[in-house]
Amino acid sequence: MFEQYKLPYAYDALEPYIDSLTMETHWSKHHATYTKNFNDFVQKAGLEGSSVEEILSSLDKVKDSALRNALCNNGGGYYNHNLYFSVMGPNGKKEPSGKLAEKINQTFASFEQFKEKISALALSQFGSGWAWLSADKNGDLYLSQSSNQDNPISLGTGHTPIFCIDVWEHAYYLKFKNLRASYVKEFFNVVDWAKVEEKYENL
Ligand code: MN3
Repeated sequence: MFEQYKLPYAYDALEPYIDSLTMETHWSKHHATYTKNFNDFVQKAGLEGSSVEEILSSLDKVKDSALRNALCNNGGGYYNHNLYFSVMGPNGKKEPSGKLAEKINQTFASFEQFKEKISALALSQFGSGWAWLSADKNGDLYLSQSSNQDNPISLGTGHTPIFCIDVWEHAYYLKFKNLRASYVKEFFNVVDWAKVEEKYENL
């Protein structure tokens, strides 16, 4: 059974940047549904015992195309939201330090430029999707965007996501309406960079 990531903070803990109703709906409805459906489709595909990463990186082995799409969409929804909610938090670390900070500076020139680049990807993603910061086994960093619930694993990049921004309208519409740029800007106020560093160091 795949377990939904449990929020270690209250729905209203990210106010005033991300509102309580959005957090409650996003976690208890959207993410919970992806988790339930993913478990159902994993069972249907006989893939119990595999990790979500294993399933998403070998979808081509699932011959039934409807089942393959269902595993991609719901497995992605499950995985992507686990990462998203786990890099957020109240009173988090405002900027990375140590190895991750060094690599960000080396790759993107500065933390500010990194934020500008990933924000541009979040804004230019047409329709529902995500912006990603991923790393390979050597610790090199990559920025990307994806549609729907695709992610760098299901897209076969071989990179491990360590940070993401959800740009589905359900992530921001209740508070920001059509203003995705305002949401992305405010989102950085609730990122806990200690969590991202942890993922980078445990690649
Ligand atoms: Mn979402």
